[in-house]
Amino acid sequence: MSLMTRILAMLIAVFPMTLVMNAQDDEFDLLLQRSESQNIKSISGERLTNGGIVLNPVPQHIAFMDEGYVDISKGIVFVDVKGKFRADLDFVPKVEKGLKLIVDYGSKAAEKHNVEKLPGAYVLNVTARAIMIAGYDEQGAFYGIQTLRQLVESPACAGGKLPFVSVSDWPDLRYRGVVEGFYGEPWSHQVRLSLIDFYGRNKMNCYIYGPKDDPYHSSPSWRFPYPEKQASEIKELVAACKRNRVDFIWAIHPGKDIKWNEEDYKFLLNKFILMYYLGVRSFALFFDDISGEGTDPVRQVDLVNRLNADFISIKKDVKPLILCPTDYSKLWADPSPEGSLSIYGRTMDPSVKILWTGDFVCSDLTKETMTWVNDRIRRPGFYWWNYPVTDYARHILMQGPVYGLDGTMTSEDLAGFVSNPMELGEASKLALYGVADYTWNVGAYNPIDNWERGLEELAPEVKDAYRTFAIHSCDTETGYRRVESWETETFTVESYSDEKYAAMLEEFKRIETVPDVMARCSNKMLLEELRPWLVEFGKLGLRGRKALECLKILREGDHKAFWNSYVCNLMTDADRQAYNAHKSGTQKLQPFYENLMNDMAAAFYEELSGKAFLRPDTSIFMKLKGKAEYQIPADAERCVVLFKSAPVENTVVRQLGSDGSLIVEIVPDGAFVSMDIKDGAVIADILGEADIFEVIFTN
Ligand code: LOG
Repeated sequence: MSLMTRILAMLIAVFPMTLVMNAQDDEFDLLLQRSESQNIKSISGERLTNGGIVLNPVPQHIAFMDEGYVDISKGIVFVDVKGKFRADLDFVPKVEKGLKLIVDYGSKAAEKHNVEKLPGAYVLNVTARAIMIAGYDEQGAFYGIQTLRQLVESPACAGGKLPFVSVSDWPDLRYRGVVEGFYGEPWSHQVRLSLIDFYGRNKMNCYIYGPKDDPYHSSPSWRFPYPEKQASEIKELVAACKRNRVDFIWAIHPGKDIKWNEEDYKFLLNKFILMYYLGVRSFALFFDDISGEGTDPVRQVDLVNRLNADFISIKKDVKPLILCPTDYSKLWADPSPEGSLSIYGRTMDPSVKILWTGDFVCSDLTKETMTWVNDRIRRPGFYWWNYPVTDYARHILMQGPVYGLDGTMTSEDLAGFVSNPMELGEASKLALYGVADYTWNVGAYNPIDNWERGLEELAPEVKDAYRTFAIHSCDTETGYRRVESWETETFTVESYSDEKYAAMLEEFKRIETVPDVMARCSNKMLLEELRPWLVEFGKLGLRGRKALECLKILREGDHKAFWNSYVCNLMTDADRQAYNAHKSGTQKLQPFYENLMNDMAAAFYEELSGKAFLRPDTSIFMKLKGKAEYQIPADAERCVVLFKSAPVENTVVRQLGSDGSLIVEIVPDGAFVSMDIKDGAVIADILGEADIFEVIFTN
């Protein structure tokens, strides 16, 4: 047993996992390496008033000049000094005469307009004379245009009224973006294209393509060229990235079955060359989630350094390599000087960027974790944030705020930051809206404000309904824990108050309407992805409201009405199955429903019987079918039979005398039957088929 396997074995996670593995994965057990921290950290930040100006990411400096605005509703005269941005200016009409929009970049323009000397930096000035955008580089000028577009689209600028404003802006982190690195169905071409536009609009600049279940990225087919259709789609992705000034970084995951021989080296080099011909100019090598030969760090370094010499440094237009180590998390990384990270640090070409997921597979970004890894790899690590990925909890959607990321990170700590999203690409945009904001302006990042803006940006027509859904769809139960339902105050039968009751009732009623309201969302791709969760969410709203109504009836003392409505509001096995497949509200709402239902049953039972209710672990019902007999205690005067469901079919409750003669016969009209016990009665005889909750004798 290797050291690695032993360490992994020590770290057996106790949490349920639903990762689906490829057929070849019989050796490598992902479960062994998972054990996320179960702390739920609270969210910081608050909603800000933005005066109707919505910018994402939040710029480093923005100053509105006192009074006045320019009117661009008639269009602008576009002076595209370097001739690169004609296609980017689709949000304002271009005219021959009028106010000028000048877009330029490069050292001269940057110097003249005091642009920060950083890739991606820009200055945007709106004055009565002209609109000026100056970029440090082409990307910077493109970002200036994005800020202008967001201004134009802001509610405060409706009708083409642009305020006099001066923006000086730059990104805190050099590389900001996404790694399509999850298990499960890779994103569709359409979703990828939509996401790439989203990256550009939100000033993200890298997209690492590495879906685990693309066979041409991983085993078995990493050695072979993409089939024609996929190859031409990749070309289109490269072009879309180019339009959005995003690096398309193609990753290969050869480690499951790589042989450290010349033949496989040739295969790999050849695949890179093939990808180069499809337009790829940036590459990554992933050695995560493998076992066996492929994990050898010395061989990995040899491969990377050789590729650098044979390919990267020869093709002058290819960017430095990115590597995902086998030890990508502190959870099992060997900390010693003989560990793979230290070997990388000593021997891997310093241009290579090294990915790191933090203390766990899914973890918060801290200074400590970066210092720990950076000391070993001897360069700033590149953070791979496993959020909002849900491949280990596919029944969950991550719709909460982006938080848990250190607010003092600089490019000295981090070479870059990529987020690994959900298999549902549209539903991942809410999180990516936060990632874009955080990575651009780390110190100013405000999780709650970003989330509120994101909801509005992504579903403007139905933002309140989307918010109601999202606030209750954040946590993973046992994976990477997130705060959920933070505005909801639940209660128990004991801590009941009229105010708390009213607030919960209102929330459940709102939830019930969410599926219908969301149907008006104009982003149909988002709606399609959310649909199964929305259906379940609506049902959760309904049963939550019904539970509260039951409580009201219980408090009013109508036993029959209570029990009848109570049993109608229990979840059937089919209900539970459907809910378990598409869960929301796991942190507060569903537990509230479960607890309230159980507490009500207990309170009701105690009220009827005068006895404490002992709640069985699994089900509160006795699964009795057919005839059941109950001995009537000597002092009993009444008998109450509680059924599991109403109406109860084929069921007759009978009371027999000591000689077996029939005394009373009742056909239940609901789930609750109450009868006086006549003299001489000794047995209650329930005929037919019924699940009985309890038979209670009282005096
Ligand atoms: C995989 C990744 C997966 C993620 C979340 C890395 C570097 N690799 O445990 O493909 O999406 O966890 O389940 C991983 O994170 N392995």
